[in-house]
Amino acid sequence: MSSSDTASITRMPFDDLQRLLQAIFQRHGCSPEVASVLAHNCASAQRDGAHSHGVFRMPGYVSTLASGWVDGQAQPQVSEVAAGFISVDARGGFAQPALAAARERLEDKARAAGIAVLAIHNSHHFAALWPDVEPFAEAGLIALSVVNSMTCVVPHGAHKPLFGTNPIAFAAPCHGAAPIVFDMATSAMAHGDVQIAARAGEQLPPGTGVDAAGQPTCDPRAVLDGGALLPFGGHKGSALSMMVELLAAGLTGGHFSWEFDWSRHPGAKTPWTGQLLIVIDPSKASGEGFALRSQRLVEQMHAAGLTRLPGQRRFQERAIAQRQGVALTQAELTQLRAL
Ligand code: NDP
Ligand code: PYC
Repeated sequence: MSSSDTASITRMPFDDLQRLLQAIFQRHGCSPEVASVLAHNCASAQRDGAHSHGVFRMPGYVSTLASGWVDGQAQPQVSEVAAGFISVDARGGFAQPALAAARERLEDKARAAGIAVLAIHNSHHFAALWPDVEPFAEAGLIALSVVNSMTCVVPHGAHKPLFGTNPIAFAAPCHGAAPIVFDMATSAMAHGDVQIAARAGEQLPPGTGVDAAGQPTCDPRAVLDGGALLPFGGHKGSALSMMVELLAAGLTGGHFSWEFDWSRHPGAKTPWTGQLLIVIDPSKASGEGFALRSQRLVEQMHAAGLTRLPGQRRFQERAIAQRQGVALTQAELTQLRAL
């Protein structure tokens, strides 16, 4: 949010925001079940101050639904393909309802076998990834998820975009504290944050992207208008992005980031790809207990001088929102009411 935005902040109870978003999703063609899952996801991102994937995304969801690119009524098909492997065909719908349809079975399998995999394909993911993993850690499990997006990242050493912004999210229980959660794009910046910078008229840090001619640029408009992003950390982020393509698309049967063509669906914004989740039951390991080991690690990190864990900022924003309501700018509220 820019400083002019923060001057116009209004606060809304989480449940009211969720109801408003659910009504918007239903009005634009989602079934009540899909609308409920997406509204909870989007309201949670807004509550936690995850601005690139909160209500900022609503116009994109709406234009995508209107374009016929995604099926807001899709009923995912869940198949148990092996003792520890579930496959879900999201049938051209959103990934989160596909995860919701398989979640209980995934958790049961992880607890029975110690580890289980959920492979979702034919799915659209337009959201933050941490809401997909955090609940597993709250239930005492470790979860890792990857999802690929749309071609807009130049692999390290290449000269044209191929990968998506391809986030990786991880969540683990920690004794006596909130779960340890990180969620990060493998691009130098999430595409949503580039859009936010462009809207705010801000420059990007050097090393974020290139223009249409492949030259380094700090202008977000140049990245969005025919340019591309770079992976974070050079060849290292590029290798992680490649891994995400392999796991989220190669393994699940979903599209790679370059394999779908939405040009005939003007307004379409949601990547039609795949998602992988790996869930581990740490109670199967030997020793004093994983959550205690997590606590020990965090203690040592603090002793080494660390003041902020990944996920901590979100949890702090959440605590404020729980007391005062979820922050929205007046412009965001006006836009939601219009939708
Ligand atoms: P950030 O770079 O903002 O944050 C990445 C992680 O690092 C977060 O867990 C964050 O914690 C943590 N972090 C940030 N700063 C610090 C710090 N100073 N010290 C310690 N930890 C820190 O995220 P990205 O911009 O990479 O991604 C934003 C969102 O975009 C993600 O939710 C991602 O899932 C989403 N996304 C979705 C895509 C999709 O296809 N669906 C594609 C690409 C991105 P905290 O949350 O507490 O700030
Ligand atoms: O912010 O990079 C992004 C993104 C892509 C798809 C959804 N979010």
